[in-house]
Amino acid sequence: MLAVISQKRKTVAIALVGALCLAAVFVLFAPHVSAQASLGLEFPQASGLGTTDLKMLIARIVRIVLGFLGIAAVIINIYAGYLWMMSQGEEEKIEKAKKILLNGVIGLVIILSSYLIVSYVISRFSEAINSGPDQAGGRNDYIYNGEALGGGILENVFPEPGSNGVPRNVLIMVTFKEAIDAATVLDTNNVPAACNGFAAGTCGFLKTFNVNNQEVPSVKIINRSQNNQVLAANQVVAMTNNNHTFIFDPVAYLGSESGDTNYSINITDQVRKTGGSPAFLPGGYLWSFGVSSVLDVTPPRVETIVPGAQNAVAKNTTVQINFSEAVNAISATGLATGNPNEPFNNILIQYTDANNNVLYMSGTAKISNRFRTIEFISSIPCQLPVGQQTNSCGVVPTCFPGPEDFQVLIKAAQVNDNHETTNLLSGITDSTGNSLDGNNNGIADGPDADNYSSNFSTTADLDLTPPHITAIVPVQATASAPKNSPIEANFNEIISAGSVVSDNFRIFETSCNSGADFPQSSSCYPAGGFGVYKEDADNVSKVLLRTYDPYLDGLKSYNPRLNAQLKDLYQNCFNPAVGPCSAGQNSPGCQ
Ligand SMILES: [Ca+2]
Ligand SMILES: [Ca+2]
Ligand SMILES: [Ca+2]
Repeated sequence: MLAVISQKRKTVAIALVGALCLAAVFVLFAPHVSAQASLGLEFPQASGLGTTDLKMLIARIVRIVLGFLGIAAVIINIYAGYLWMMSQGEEEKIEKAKKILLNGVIGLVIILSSYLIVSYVISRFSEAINSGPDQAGGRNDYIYNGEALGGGILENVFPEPGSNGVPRNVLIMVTFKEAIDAATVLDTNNVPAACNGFAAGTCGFLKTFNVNNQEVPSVKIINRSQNNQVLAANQVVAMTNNNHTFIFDPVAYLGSESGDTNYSINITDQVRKTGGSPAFLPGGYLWSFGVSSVLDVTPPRVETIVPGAQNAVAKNTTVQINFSEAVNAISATGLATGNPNEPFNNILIQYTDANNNVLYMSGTAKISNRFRTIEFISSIPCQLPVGQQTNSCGVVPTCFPGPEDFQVLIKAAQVNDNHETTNLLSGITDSTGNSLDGNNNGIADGPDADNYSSNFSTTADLDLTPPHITAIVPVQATASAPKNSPIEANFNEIISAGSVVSDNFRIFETSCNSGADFPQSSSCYPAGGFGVYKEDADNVSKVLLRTYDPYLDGLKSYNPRLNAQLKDLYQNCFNPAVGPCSAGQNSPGCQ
Protein backbone atom coordinates (compact mmCIF):
# COMPACT_ATOMS: atom_id res chain seq x y z
CA MET A 1 0.00 0.00 0.00
CA LEU A 2 2.69 2.46 1.06
CA ALA A 3 4.70 1.60 -1.98
CA VAL A 4 1.73 2.37 -4.20
CA ILE A 5 1.22 5.82 -2.59
CA SER A 6 4.89 6.74 -2.93
CA GLN A 7 4.76 5.56 -6.55
CA LYS A 8 1.73 7.81 -7.18
CA ARG A 9 3.46 10.76 -5.46
CA LYS A 10 6.51 10.33 -7.61
CA THR A 11 4.36 10.22 -10.70
CA VAL A 12 2.47 13.37 -9.69
CA ALA A 13 5.75 15.15 -8.82
CA ILE A 14 7.37 14.30 -12.13
CA ALA A 15 4.23 15.33 -14.04
CA LEU A 16 4.14 18.61 -12.09
CA VAL A 17 7.79 19.44 -12.82
CA GLY A 18 7.19 18.59 -16.47
CA ALA A 19 4.14 20.87 -16.66
CA LEU A 20 5.98 23.74 -14.96
CA CYS A 21 8.89 23.45 -17.36
CA LEU A 22 6.49 23.37 -20.28
CA ALA A 23 4.76 26.53 -19.05
CA ALA A 24 8.14 28.23 -18.54
CA VAL A 25 9.18 27.38 -22.06
CA PHE A 26 6.05 28.91 -23.55
CA VAL A 27 6.27 32.06 -21.42
CA LEU A 28 9.96 32.63 -22.14
CA PHE A 29 10.37 31.53 -25.70
CA ALA A 30 7.10 31.95 -27.49
CA PRO A 31 6.95 35.78 -27.75
CA HIS A 32 10.62 36.04 -28.72
CA VAL A 33 10.44 33.41 -31.36
CA SER A 34 7.52 35.17 -33.00
CA ALA A 35 9.29 38.55 -32.70
CA GLN A 36 12.21 37.17 -34.68
CA ALA A 37 10.21 36.71 -37.85
CA SER A 38 12.21 39.37 -39.66
CA LEU A 39 15.94 39.01 -39.26
CA GLY A 40 17.00 40.42 -42.59
CA LEU A 41 18.27 43.95 -42.99
CA GLU A 42 16.04 45.43 -45.62
CA PHE A 43 17.13 47.80 -48.34
CA PRO A 44 14.09 49.19 -50.11
CA GLN A 45 14.31 51.97 -52.70
CA ALA A 46 17.74 53.54 -52.70
CA SER A 47 17.61 54.56 -49.10
CA GLY A 48 17.23 51.64 -46.69
CA LEU A 49 19.92 51.44 -44.08
CA GLY A 50 20.93 48.52 -41.85
CA THR A 51 20.89 49.25 -38.16
CA THR A 52 21.85 46.00 -36.46
CA ASP A 53 25.17 45.62 -34.71
CA LEU A 54 27.07 42.41 -35.57
CA LYS A 55 27.41 41.41 -31.90
CA MET A 56 23.68 41.91 -31.44
CA LEU A 57 23.03 39.79 -34.50
CA ILE A 58 25.11 36.90 -33.10
CA ALA A 59 23.35 37.21 -29.74
CA ARG A 60 20.01 37.09 -31.51
CA ILE A 61 20.94 34.03 -33.53
CA VAL A 62 22.08 32.26 -30.35
CA ARG A 63 18.76 33.08 -28.77
CA ILE A 64 16.80 31.75 -31.73
CA VAL A 65 18.81 28.50 -31.66
CA LEU A 66 18.05 28.18 -27.94
CA GLY A 67 14.41 28.76 -28.78
CA PHE A 68 14.43 25.80 -31.20
CA LEU A 69 16.22 23.60 -28.65
CA GLY A 70 13.56 24.57 -26.11
CA ILE A 71 10.85 23.49 -28.52
CA ALA A 72 12.71 20.19 -29.15
CA ALA A 73 12.88 19.58 -25.38
CA VAL A 74 9.17 20.21 -25.05
CA ILE A 75 8.45 17.72 -27.85
CA ILE A 76 10.61 15.12 -26.08
CA ASN A 77 8.64 15.67 -22.86
CA ILE A 78 5.35 15.38 -24.69
CA TYR A 79 6.60 12.17 -26.27
CA ALA A 80 7.49 10.82 -22.81
CA GLY A 81 4.03 11.75 -21.53
CA TYR A 82 2.51 9.97 -24.50
CA LEU A 83 4.51 6.78 -23.86
CA TRP A 84 3.43 6.86 -20.21
CA MET A 85 -0.20 7.38 -21.16
CA MET A 86 -0.07 4.44 -23.59
CA SER A 87 1.84 2.13 -21.21
CA GLN A 88 -1.35 0.53 -19.88
CA GLY A 89 0.48 -0.10 -16.59
CA GLU A 90 3.38 -2.02 -18.17
CA GLU A 91 6.29 -1.45 -15.78
CA GLU A 92 8.89 -1.46 -18.56
CA LYS A 93 7.16 1.18 -20.67
CA ILE A 94 6.56 3.41 -17.62
CA GLU A 95 10.23 3.11 -16.68
CA LYS A 96 11.24 4.11 -20.24
CA ALA A 97 8.82 7.10 -20.21
CA LYS A 98 10.22 8.23 -16.84
CA LYS A 99 13.78 8.12 -18.16
CA ILE A 100 12.89 10.17 -21.24
CA LEU A 101 10.93 12.65 -19.11
CA LEU A 102 13.78 13.03 -16.62
CA ASN A 103 16.34 13.61 -19.37
CA GLY A 104 13.94 16.02 -21.11
CA VAL A 105 13.54 18.03 -17.90
CA ILE A 106 17.32 18.13 -17.35
CA GLY A 107 17.74 19.34 -20.95
CA LEU A 108 15.14 22.03 -20.39
CA VAL A 109 16.86 23.25 -17.23
CA ILE A 110 20.14 23.53 -19.14
CA ILE A 111 18.47 25.39 -22.02
CA LEU A 112 16.64 27.73 -19.63
CA SER A 113 19.86 28.62 -17.81
CA SER A 114 21.62 29.19 -21.15
CA TYR A 115 18.74 31.40 -22.15
CA LEU A 116 19.06 33.48 -19.00
CA ILE A 117 22.81 33.88 -19.56
CA VAL A 118 22.29 34.95 -23.19
CA SER A 119 19.56 37.40 -22.16
CA TYR A 120 21.92 38.89 -19.59
CA VAL A 121 24.70 39.24 -22.17
CA ILE A 122 22.30 40.84 -24.67
CA SER A 123 21.13 43.38 -22.12
CA ARG A 124 24.78 44.24 -21.31
CA PHE A 125 25.50 44.66 -25.02
CA SER A 126 22.54 46.98 -25.30
CA GLU A 127 23.85 49.12 -22.47
CA ALA A 128 27.35 49.21 -23.92
CA ILE A 129 26.12 50.14 -27.38
CA ASN A 130 23.83 52.78 -25.96
CA SER A 131 26.70 55.03 -24.87
CA GLY A 132 25.43 58.50 -25.77
CA PRO A 133 25.71 61.61 -23.65
CA ASP A 134 21.95 61.76 -23.28
CA GLN A 135 21.39 60.96 -19.66
CA ALA A 136 19.53 64.10 -18.63
CA GLY A 137 16.55 63.82 -16.34
CA GLY A 138 15.54 60.22 -15.66
CA ARG A 139 11.89 59.58 -16.28
CA ASN A 140 11.32 56.44 -14.26
CA ASP A 141 8.09 57.65 -12.71
CA TYR A 142 6.51 58.71 -16.01
CA ILE A 143 4.98 56.37 -18.48
CA TYR A 144 6.21 56.71 -22.01
CA ASN A 145 3.79 56.04 -24.81
CA GLY A 146 3.79 55.71 -28.57
CA GLU A 147 3.02 59.30 -29.56
CA ALA A 148 6.70 60.08 -29.66
CA LEU A 149 8.53 62.66 -31.67
CA GLY A 150 8.59 62.10 -35.45
CA GLY A 151 6.24 59.11 -35.66
CA GLY A 152 3.31 60.93 -34.05
CA ILE A 153 1.85 64.43 -34.23
CA LEU A 154 5.08 66.18 -33.16
CA GLU A 155 7.60 67.36 -35.73
CA ASN A 156 10.05 69.03 -33.41
CA VAL A 157 10.66 70.08 -29.83
CA PHE A 158 13.24 72.43 -28.33
CA PRO A 159 15.45 72.00 -26.31
CA GLU A 160 16.33 68.73 -27.99
CA PRO A 161 15.48 65.61 -25.93
CA GLY A 162 18.42 64.56 -23.78
CA SER A 163 20.38 67.78 -24.32
CA ASN A 164 22.46 69.18 -21.48
CA GLY A 165 23.77 72.63 -20.58
CA VAL A 166 20.55 74.32 -21.73
CA PRO A 167 20.61 78.02 -20.66
CA ARG A 168 18.28 79.07 -17.85
CA ASN A 169 16.47 81.66 -19.98
CA VAL A 170 15.47 79.13 -22.66
CA LEU A 171 12.09 79.24 -24.39
CA ILE A 172 10.47 75.87 -24.96
CA MET A 173 9.36 75.41 -28.58
CA VAL A 174 7.08 72.72 -30.00
CA THR A 175 6.06 72.19 -33.64
CA PHE A 176 3.00 70.08 -34.40
CA LYS A 177 2.33 68.52 -37.82
CA GLU A 178 -1.38 69.31 -37.53
CA ALA A 179 -3.19 72.48 -36.41
CA ILE A 180 -3.84 72.58 -32.67
CA ASP A 181 -6.77 74.24 -30.91
CA ALA A 182 -4.86 77.05 -29.18
CA ALA A 183 -7.65 77.41 -26.63
CA THR A 184 -6.70 73.99 -25.20
CA VAL A 185 -3.10 75.15 -24.70
CA LEU A 186 -3.39 78.73 -23.53
CA ASP A 187 -5.94 80.66 -21.48
CA THR A 188 -7.43 83.22 -23.89
CA ASN A 189 -8.94 85.13 -20.93
CA ASN A 190 -5.75 85.36 -18.88
CA VAL A 191 -3.39 87.41 -21.00
CA PRO A 192 -0.26 88.96 -19.43
CA ALA A 193 1.53 92.11 -20.63
CA ALA A 194 4.13 89.89 -22.30
CA CYS A 195 1.48 89.15 -24.95
CA ASN A 196 1.41 92.73 -26.29
CA GLY A 197 1.45 92.64 -30.07
CA PHE A 198 -0.12 89.18 -30.35
CA ALA A 199 -3.52 88.70 -31.95
CA ALA A 200 -6.40 87.68 -29.65
CA GLY A 201 -6.37 83.97 -28.86
CA THR A 202 -2.70 83.45 -29.76
CA CYS A 203 -1.01 84.32 -26.45
CA GLY A 204 -1.79 83.87 -22.77
CA PHE A 205 -0.89 82.04 -19.58
CA LEU A 206 -1.26 78.26 -19.75
CA LYS A 207 -4.75 76.80 -19.80
CA THR A 208 -5.68 74.66 -16.80
CA PHE A 209 -7.87 71.57 -16.67
CA ASN A 210 -9.61 69.93 -13.76
CA VAL A 211 -8.22 66.42 -13.47
CA ASN A 212 -9.24 64.37 -10.39
CA ASN A 213 -10.26 67.59 -8.59
CA GLN A 214 -6.89 69.21 -9.26
CA GLU A 215 -6.14 72.14 -11.52
CA VAL A 216 -3.52 70.85 -13.97
CA PRO A 217 -1.79 73.00 -16.61
CA SER A 218 -2.02 71.97 -20.29
CA VAL A 219 1.76 71.74 -20.41
CA LYS A 220 3.72 70.65 -17.36
CA ILE A 221 7.23 72.01 -16.87
CA ILE A 222 8.58 69.60 -14.29
CA ASN A 223 11.66 70.26 -12.14
CA ARG A 224 13.11 66.74 -11.79
CA SER A 225 15.77 67.91 -9.38
CA GLN A 226 13.22 69.37 -6.96
CA ASN A 227 10.55 66.78 -6.12
CA ASN A 228 9.06 66.93 -9.62
CA GLN A 229 7.62 70.36 -8.91
CA VAL A 230 5.38 71.56 -11.75
CA LEU A 231 5.31 75.23 -12.77
CA ALA A 232 1.86 76.76 -12.15
CA ALA A 233 -0.21 77.84 -15.17
CA ASN A 234 0.35 81.52 -14.41
CA GLN A 235 4.12 80.97 -14.35
CA VAL A 236 4.31 80.17 -18.07
CA VAL A 237 3.32 82.34 -21.05
CA ALA A 238 2.26 80.34 -24.13
CA MET A 239 2.16 81.78 -27.66
CA THR A 240 1.62 80.72 -31.27
CA ASN A 241 1.44 82.36 -34.68
CA ASN A 242 -0.13 79.61 -36.78
CA ASN A 243 -1.47 76.97 -34.33
CA HIS A 244 1.34 74.65 -35.44
CA THR A 245 4.30 76.08 -33.53
CA PHE A 246 3.89 76.94 -29.84
CA ILE A 247 6.39 78.69 -27.60
CA PHE A 248 6.36 78.39 -23.81
CA ASP A 249 8.13 81.15 -21.90
CA PRO A 250 8.58 80.51 -18.17
CA VAL A 251 8.10 83.80 -16.25
CA ALA A 252 11.12 83.05 -14.03
CA TYR A 253 14.37 81.51 -15.27
CA LEU A 254 14.53 77.73 -15.11
CA GLY A 255 17.09 75.97 -12.91
CA SER A 256 19.34 77.68 -10.40
CA GLU A 257 22.58 79.65 -10.19
CA SER A 258 24.21 76.99 -8.08
CA GLY A 259 24.21 73.97 -10.40
CA ASP A 260 22.57 71.84 -13.04
CA THR A 261 18.85 71.06 -12.90
CA ASN A 262 16.98 68.33 -14.74
CA TYR A 263 13.67 69.15 -16.36
CA SER A 264 10.96 67.24 -18.12
CA ILE A 265 8.24 68.77 -20.24
CA ASN A 266 4.92 66.99 -20.50
CA ILE A 267 2.51 68.18 -23.17
CA THR A 268 -0.56 66.67 -21.57
CA ASP A 269 -3.31 64.67 -23.23
CA GLN A 270 -5.67 67.63 -22.63
CA VAL A 271 -4.24 69.36 -25.72
CA ARG A 272 -6.55 68.93 -28.71
CA LYS A 273 -6.39 69.36 -32.44
CA THR A 274 -8.47 71.97 -34.26
CA GLY A 275 -11.78 70.15 -34.57
CA GLY A 276 -11.63 68.72 -31.06
CA SER A 277 -9.98 65.30 -31.26
CA PRO A 278 -7.19 64.62 -28.75
CA ALA A 279 -3.68 65.38 -30.04
CA PHE A 280 -2.13 62.58 -27.96
CA LEU A 281 -2.78 59.20 -26.46
CA PRO A 282 -3.36 59.18 -22.69
CA GLY A 283 -0.28 60.55 -20.93
CA GLY A 284 0.63 63.01 -23.69
CA TYR A 285 4.25 63.45 -24.72
CA LEU A 286 7.16 63.87 -22.34
CA TRP A 287 10.78 64.72 -22.92
CA SER A 288 13.72 65.65 -20.71
CA PHE A 289 16.81 67.86 -20.75
CA GLY A 290 19.36 69.35 -18.37
CA VAL A 291 19.47 73.10 -17.56
CA SER A 292 22.81 74.71 -16.66
CA SER A 293 23.42 77.48 -14.12
CA VAL A 294 24.03 80.21 -16.71
CA LEU A 295 22.02 82.49 -19.01
CA ASP A 296 22.50 82.70 -22.77
CA VAL A 297 23.44 86.30 -23.61
CA THR A 298 25.06 85.50 -26.98
CA PRO A 299 22.95 86.90 -29.83
CA PRO A 300 22.33 84.70 -32.89
CA ARG A 301 24.22 85.25 -36.18
CA VAL A 302 23.50 84.42 -39.79
CA GLU A 303 25.99 81.66 -40.55
CA THR A 304 25.29 81.17 -44.25
CA ILE A 305 22.73 82.32 -46.75
CA VAL A 306 22.00 80.56 -50.03
CA PRO A 307 22.04 81.79 -52.75
CA GLY A 308 25.00 84.05 -52.05
CA ALA A 309 26.09 87.03 -54.12
CA GLN A 310 28.66 85.17 -56.28
CA ASN A 311 26.62 83.55 -59.04
CA ALA A 312 23.24 84.17 -60.54
CA VAL A 313 20.93 81.21 -59.82
CA ALA A 314 17.88 79.70 -61.48
CA LYS A 315 14.80 81.70 -60.62
CA ASN A 316 12.89 78.83 -58.96
CA THR A 317 15.35 79.03 -56.08
CA THR A 318 14.60 78.99 -52.36
CA VAL A 319 16.36 81.51 -50.10
CA GLN A 320 17.88 79.49 -47.26
CA ILE A 321 19.13 81.31 -44.15
CA ASN A 322 21.17 79.21 -41.73
CA PHE A 323 21.63 80.64 -38.23
CA SER A 324 24.37 79.95 -35.70
CA GLU A 325 21.80 78.62 -33.21
CA ALA A 326 18.08 77.89 -32.89
CA VAL A 327 15.91 80.96 -33.41
CA ASN A 328 12.47 81.94 -32.14
CA ALA A 329 10.09 80.18 -34.51
CA ILE A 330 7.23 82.65 -34.13
CA SER A 331 9.03 85.84 -35.18
CA ALA A 332 10.92 84.05 -37.98
CA THR A 333 8.00 82.52 -39.86
CA GLY A 334 4.93 83.74 -41.69
CA LEU A 335 3.29 84.75 -44.91
CA ALA A 336 4.88 87.77 -46.64
CA THR A 337 2.20 89.66 -48.57
CA GLY A 338 4.47 91.92 -50.62
CA ASN A 339 3.56 94.90 -48.43
CA PRO A 340 6.57 95.65 -46.20
CA ASN A 341 4.37 97.29 -43.55
CA GLU A 342 2.23 94.20 -43.00
CA PRO A 343 3.28 91.20 -40.98
CA PHE A 344 5.09 88.99 -41.81
CA ASN A 345 7.90 91.45 -42.50
CA ASN A 346 10.92 90.32 -40.46
CA ILE A 347 12.48 88.93 -43.65
CA LEU A 348 12.06 91.18 -46.69
CA ILE A 349 13.27 90.44 -50.21
CA GLN A 350 13.15 93.46 -52.53
CA TYR A 351 14.00 94.29 -56.14
CA THR A 352 13.61 97.26 -58.45
CA ASP A 353 11.56 96.83 -61.61
CA ALA A 354 12.20 98.39 -65.04
CA ASN A 355 10.23 101.52 -64.04
CA ASN A 356 12.39 102.02 -60.93
CA ASN A 357 9.64 100.87 -58.57
CA VAL A 358 10.88 99.09 -55.43
CA LEU A 359 8.87 95.88 -55.06
CA TYR A 360 8.78 93.28 -52.28
CA MET A 361 8.45 89.54 -52.80
CA SER A 362 5.36 87.75 -51.57
CA GLY A 363 5.99 84.27 -50.23
CA THR A 364 6.29 82.02 -47.21
CA ALA A 365 9.02 81.87 -44.57
CA LYS A 366 9.24 78.51 -42.82
CA ILE A 367 11.49 77.26 -40.04
CA SER A 368 13.14 73.83 -40.03
CA ASN A 369 16.40 72.06 -39.25
CA ARG A 370 15.86 71.97 -35.48
CA PHE A 371 14.84 75.68 -35.53
CA ARG A 372 18.16 76.76 -37.07
CA THR A 373 17.15 77.38 -40.70
CA ILE A 374 14.55 79.67 -42.25
CA GLU A 375 13.59 79.25 -45.88
CA PHE A 376 11.73 81.76 -48.01
CA ILE A 377 9.82 80.50 -51.06
CA SER A 378 8.17 82.84 -53.56
CA SER A 379 4.41 82.60 -54.06
CA ILE A 380 4.56 83.36 -57.83
CA PRO A 381 4.02 80.27 -60.06
CA CYS A 382 6.82 79.65 -62.59
CA GLN A 383 6.38 79.67 -66.34
CA LEU A 384 7.52 76.16 -67.27
CA PRO A 385 9.20 75.38 -70.64
CA VAL A 386 6.81 74.67 -73.49
CA GLY A 387 5.57 71.07 -73.34
CA GLN A 388 6.38 70.61 -69.65
CA GLN A 389 3.44 70.63 -67.24
CA THR A 390 5.13 70.03 -63.90
CA ASN A 391 8.45 69.43 -62.15
CA SER A 392 9.58 66.07 -60.69
CA CYS A 393 7.18 66.56 -57.76
CA GLY A 394 4.24 66.74 -60.16
CA VAL A 395 3.57 70.41 -59.35
CA VAL A 396 4.32 73.82 -60.81
CA PRO A 397 7.17 75.33 -58.74
CA THR A 398 7.25 78.98 -57.71
CA CYS A 399 9.71 81.55 -59.03
CA PHE A 400 11.39 84.83 -58.33
CA PRO A 401 11.37 87.19 -61.29
CA GLY A 402 14.43 86.66 -63.49
CA PRO A 403 16.85 87.80 -64.57
CA GLU A 404 16.80 90.17 -61.61
CA ASP A 405 18.88 91.43 -58.66
CA PHE A 406 17.49 91.02 -55.15
CA GLN A 407 18.30 92.42 -51.72
CA VAL A 408 17.51 90.32 -48.65
CA LEU A 409 16.90 92.10 -45.35
CA ILE A 410 16.70 90.12 -42.10
CA LYS A 411 15.56 92.32 -39.23
CA ALA A 412 16.97 92.47 -35.72
CA ALA A 413 14.43 92.80 -32.88
CA GLN A 414 14.08 96.02 -30.88
CA VAL A 415 16.28 96.18 -27.77
CA ASN A 416 16.74 98.50 -24.76
CA ASP A 417 19.98 100.10 -23.55
CA ASN A 418 20.96 96.84 -21.84
CA HIS A 419 20.71 94.99 -25.18
CA GLU A 420 17.62 93.14 -23.93
CA THR A 421 14.87 92.46 -26.45
CA THR A 422 11.81 94.63 -25.81
CA ASN A 423 9.56 93.21 -28.54
CA LEU A 424 9.91 89.53 -29.46
CA LEU A 425 7.82 89.93 -32.60
CA SER A 426 9.79 92.85 -34.05
CA GLY A 427 12.68 90.84 -35.49
CA ILE A 428 14.74 87.66 -35.35
CA THR A 429 15.73 86.47 -31.89
CA ASP A 430 17.39 83.30 -30.62
CA SER A 431 15.76 80.62 -28.46
CA THR A 432 16.42 82.71 -25.35
CA GLY A 433 15.24 86.06 -26.76
CA ASN A 434 18.57 87.67 -27.79
CA SER A 435 18.16 89.87 -30.86
CA LEU A 436 19.95 89.06 -34.15
CA ASP A 437 23.60 90.14 -34.29
CA GLY A 438 23.62 91.17 -37.94
CA ASN A 439 26.89 93.13 -37.74
CA ASN A 440 28.60 90.23 -35.99
CA ASN A 441 30.12 92.19 -33.07
CA GLY A 442 28.83 89.83 -30.37
CA ILE A 443 26.35 92.40 -29.03
CA ALA A 444 22.62 92.73 -29.68
CA ASP A 445 22.39 96.32 -30.99
CA GLY A 446 18.88 96.07 -32.43
CA PRO A 447 17.82 97.70 -35.74
CA ASP A 448 19.25 99.14 -37.95
CA ALA A 449 22.82 98.35 -36.83
CA ASP A 450 22.08 94.62 -36.47
CA ASN A 451 19.81 94.16 -39.47
CA TYR A 452 21.46 91.64 -41.78
CA SER A 453 21.50 92.21 -45.49
CA SER A 454 22.58 90.11 -48.42
CA ASN A 455 21.93 89.98 -52.14
CA PHE A 456 21.59 87.53 -55.00
CA SER A 457 20.68 87.46 -58.68
CA THR A 458 18.47 85.21 -60.74
CA THR A 459 18.84 84.13 -64.34
CA ALA A 460 15.99 83.59 -66.79
CA ASP A 461 16.45 79.80 -66.38
CA LEU A 462 14.79 77.15 -64.28
CA ASP A 463 16.54 74.24 -62.53
CA LEU A 464 14.35 71.20 -63.07
CA THR A 465 16.95 68.48 -62.31
CA PRO A 466 16.05 66.32 -59.33
CA PRO A 467 18.73 65.78 -56.67
CA HIS A 468 19.99 62.26 -55.98
CA ILE A 469 21.71 60.36 -53.18
CA THR A 470 25.48 59.91 -53.47
CA ALA A 471 26.18 57.96 -50.27
CA ILE A 472 24.49 56.43 -47.27
CA VAL A 473 25.95 56.14 -43.76
CA PRO A 474 26.12 53.64 -42.17
CA VAL A 475 26.72 51.62 -45.32
CA GLN A 476 24.15 48.84 -45.48
CA ALA A 477 26.57 45.90 -45.81
CA THR A 478 28.66 46.86 -42.77
CA ALA A 479 25.73 47.79 -40.58
CA SER A 480 27.54 47.88 -37.24
CA ALA A 481 26.93 51.40 -36.04
CA PRO A 482 26.04 52.12 -32.42
CA LYS A 483 22.28 52.27 -32.19
CA ASN A 484 22.31 55.93 -31.15
CA SER A 485 24.47 57.23 -33.99
CA PRO A 486 22.72 59.31 -36.65
CA ILE A 487 21.66 57.80 -39.96
CA GLU A 488 22.61 59.97 -42.89
CA ALA A 489 22.16 60.26 -46.64
CA ASN A 490 24.42 62.47 -48.76
CA PHE A 491 23.06 64.33 -51.77
CA ASN A 492 24.67 65.75 -54.88
CA GLU A 493 23.27 69.23 -54.22
CA ILE A 494 21.94 71.33 -51.34
CA ILE A 495 18.66 70.01 -49.98
CA SER A 496 15.83 72.27 -48.86
CA ALA A 497 15.80 72.11 -45.05
CA GLY A 498 12.04 72.63 -45.14
CA SER A 499 11.65 69.28 -46.92
CA VAL A 500 13.76 67.45 -44.31
CA VAL A 501 10.79 66.65 -42.08
CA SER A 502 9.52 63.43 -40.57
CA ASP A 503 6.82 63.21 -43.24
CA ASN A 504 9.68 62.56 -45.70
CA PHE A 505 12.30 60.76 -43.63
CA ARG A 506 11.47 58.18 -40.97
CA ILE A 507 12.70 55.07 -39.26
CA PHE A 508 10.30 52.28 -38.31
CA GLU A 509 10.24 48.63 -37.33
CA THR A 510 10.78 46.43 -40.36
CA SER A 511 7.94 44.16 -39.25
CA CYS A 512 5.55 47.11 -39.82
CA ASN A 513 6.61 47.45 -43.45
CA SER A 514 3.39 47.33 -45.42
CA GLY A 515 4.69 48.59 -48.75
CA ALA A 516 3.34 52.10 -48.20
CA ASP A 517 5.93 54.78 -47.57
CA PHE A 518 5.42 54.85 -43.81
CA PRO A 519 3.34 52.78 -41.37
CA GLN A 520 0.30 54.44 -39.78
CA SER A 521 0.63 53.14 -36.25
CA SER A 522 2.77 55.24 -33.93
CA SER A 523 3.87 52.02 -32.21
CA CYS A 524 5.96 51.21 -35.30
CA TYR A 525 8.34 54.08 -34.47
CA PRO A 526 11.14 54.24 -31.88
CA ALA A 527 9.75 54.79 -28.37
CA GLY A 528 12.01 57.75 -27.64
CA GLY A 529 11.17 59.42 -30.94
CA PHE A 530 13.46 60.79 -33.62
CA GLY A 531 14.34 64.06 -35.30
CA VAL A 532 15.53 64.84 -38.83
CA TYR A 533 17.76 67.69 -39.93
CA LYS A 534 20.36 68.67 -42.52
CA GLU A 535 24.02 69.63 -42.56
CA ASP A 536 26.08 71.19 -45.32
CA ALA A 537 29.82 70.87 -44.79
CA ASP A 538 32.87 70.35 -47.01
CA ASN A 539 30.73 70.50 -50.15
CA VAL A 540 28.59 67.60 -48.97
CA SER A 541 24.90 68.09 -48.44
CA LYS A 542 23.60 65.66 -45.82
CA VAL A 543 20.23 64.82 -44.38
CA LEU A 544 20.34 63.11 -40.99
CA LEU A 545 18.04 61.25 -38.64
CA ARG A 546 18.79 60.76 -34.98
CA THR A 547 16.83 58.78 -32.47
CA TYR A 548 16.48 59.73 -28.83
CA ASP A 549 16.91 57.86 -25.57
CA PRO A 550 16.19 54.91 -25.31
CA TYR A 551 17.20 54.89 -29.01
CA LEU A 552 16.55 51.83 -31.16
CA ASP A 553 15.69 48.46 -29.65
CA GLY A 554 18.73 46.24 -30.28
CA LEU A 555 16.49 43.20 -30.68
CA LYS A 556 14.42 44.61 -33.53
CA SER A 557 15.07 45.27 -37.22
CA TYR A 558 14.55 48.83 -38.45
CA ASN A 559 13.87 50.31 -41.81
CA PRO A 560 14.96 53.95 -42.31
CA ARG A 561 13.34 55.42 -45.40
CA LEU A 562 13.32 58.66 -47.36
CA ASN A 563 10.44 59.46 -49.66
CA ALA A 564 10.57 61.42 -52.89
CA GLN A 565 9.22 64.59 -51.30
CA LEU A 566 12.73 65.47 -50.20
CA LYS A 567 13.65 68.43 -52.43
CA ASP A 568 16.59 70.46 -53.65
CA LEU A 569 16.68 74.24 -53.24
CA TYR A 570 14.80 74.52 -56.57
CA GLN A 571 11.75 72.58 -55.31
CA ASN A 572 12.60 69.42 -57.32
CA CYS A 573 11.67 66.12 -55.63
CA PHE A 574 14.58 63.71 -55.39
CA ASN A 575 14.86 60.64 -57.54
CA PRO A 576 14.94 57.56 -55.26
CA ALA A 577 15.76 55.28 -58.20
CA VAL A 578 19.22 56.84 -58.60
CA GLY A 579 21.75 56.19 -55.87
CA PRO A 580 24.67 54.14 -54.61
CA CYS A 581 24.35 50.40 -55.16
CA SER A 582 24.63 47.81 -52.46
CA ALA A 583 27.21 45.06 -52.86
CA GLY A 584 26.57 42.91 -55.92
CA GLN A 585 23.74 45.11 -57.15
CA ASN A 586 23.85 46.09 -60.79
CA SER A 587 21.25 48.49 -62.09
CA PRO A 588 21.24 51.48 -64.46
CA GLY A 589 20.36 53.75 -61.51
CA CYS A 590 23.60 52.96 -59.65
CA GLN A 591 25.96 55.90 -59.34
CA1 LIG B 1 22.15 82.69 -27.98
CA1 LIG C 1 25.57 93.50 -33.08
CA1 LIG D 1 18.57 70.46 -58.93
